[in-house]
Amino acid sequence: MKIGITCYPTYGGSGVVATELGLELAERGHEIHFISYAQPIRLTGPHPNIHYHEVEVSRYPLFDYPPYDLALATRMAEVSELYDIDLLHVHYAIPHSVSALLARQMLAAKPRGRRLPFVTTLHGTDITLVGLDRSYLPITRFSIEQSDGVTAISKYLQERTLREFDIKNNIQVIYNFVNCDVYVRNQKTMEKREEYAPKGERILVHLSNFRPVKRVTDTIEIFDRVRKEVPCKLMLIGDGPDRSRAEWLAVQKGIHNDVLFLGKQDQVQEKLALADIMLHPSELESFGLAALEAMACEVVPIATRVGGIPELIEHGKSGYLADVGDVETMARYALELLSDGKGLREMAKASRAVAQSRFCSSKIIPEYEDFYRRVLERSS
Ligand code: GMT
Repeated sequence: MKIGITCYPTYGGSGVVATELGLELAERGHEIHFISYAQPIRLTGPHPNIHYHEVEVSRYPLFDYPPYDLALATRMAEVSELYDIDLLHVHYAIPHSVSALLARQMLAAKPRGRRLPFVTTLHGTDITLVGLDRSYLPITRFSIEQSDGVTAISKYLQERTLREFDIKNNIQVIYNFVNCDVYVRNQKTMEKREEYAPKGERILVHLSNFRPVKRVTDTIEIFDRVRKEVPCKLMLIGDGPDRSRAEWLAVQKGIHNDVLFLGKQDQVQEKLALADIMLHPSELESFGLAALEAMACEVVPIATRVGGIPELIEHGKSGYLADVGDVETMARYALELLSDGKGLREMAKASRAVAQSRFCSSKIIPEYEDFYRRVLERSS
């Protein structure tokens, strides 16, 4: 198939999923065309089946708000015509599904017009935050209803979208995935632990885009409590608006020498695999991709019992769940794990087993391929 993929190319989880999906599909022989305003961050190195088309937005002085969605629609239509794209797959409804809808109409209106179906994948804040802002709701609902196929990355998000948007379409759940051959703990990565924990300290890790919803300062609070009992280091991967608050809190608590802000990383699996525990104290997560990536690397997640997280982590078996903001309980779980080496290893193996049995790309990518085929059949 020839598939056009549009996503936010920055550090959001939806962009990561879209890029990894494109890479996996390309490996399986599909021709992938990324259409976005910047090259997706995980798209490193050339691949014969992957093409990238940049969307240029003109900055005319009249445009206080440059119309990206229109430039995107135009580029989607151009690329689809030029490369004979079979279907567009947009990640994050706003504004991508609106642009895809316009592109579909533009192609249909051509003299020898044809139907260009598009699939929308809902990721989370496009529904839970942005889509529920009254000013965005009607157009988000409209573009979802107009999609030729809609998927959601968890059952939680599927149900919430159907309920709050009062949408009549079928929304298929296709869970997020991880490449279990790449996200893996091995001797080579383990040898690197010394760089971060030279005295054999335990390593806790957090990975996010440091937005308020991630509650990064809770991570510092939890770490502070754990560090009082067990020698350990905290690795923070990523960057974003709450980074300086977190840095400041670590300084105030006098623990900044043990809190390692690594910033944005290309090969997150190499860092994740060094850790023992992942702290994931988000206010809301419709899935929690970072937790899945950690689990695949045998890193036990301690997360909040919100959104789609319980579909991924079974409390007490493949990680621990606590209420939002309950840093005491999350610190207690971490201490319990760290004081029982055997229990920690067993739960780490159980976490990996969940990733392997339910969320490996080898299982999930065929679900997308089937979905595309059905959309194409319906549209022909
Ligand atoms: O909030 C983010 O981290 C970014 C956001 C996005 O859409 O880019 O993430 C959402 O999509 C991820 C990938 O599907 C999910 O793993 C996250 O749980 C989800 N974030 C929220 O629901 C807050």
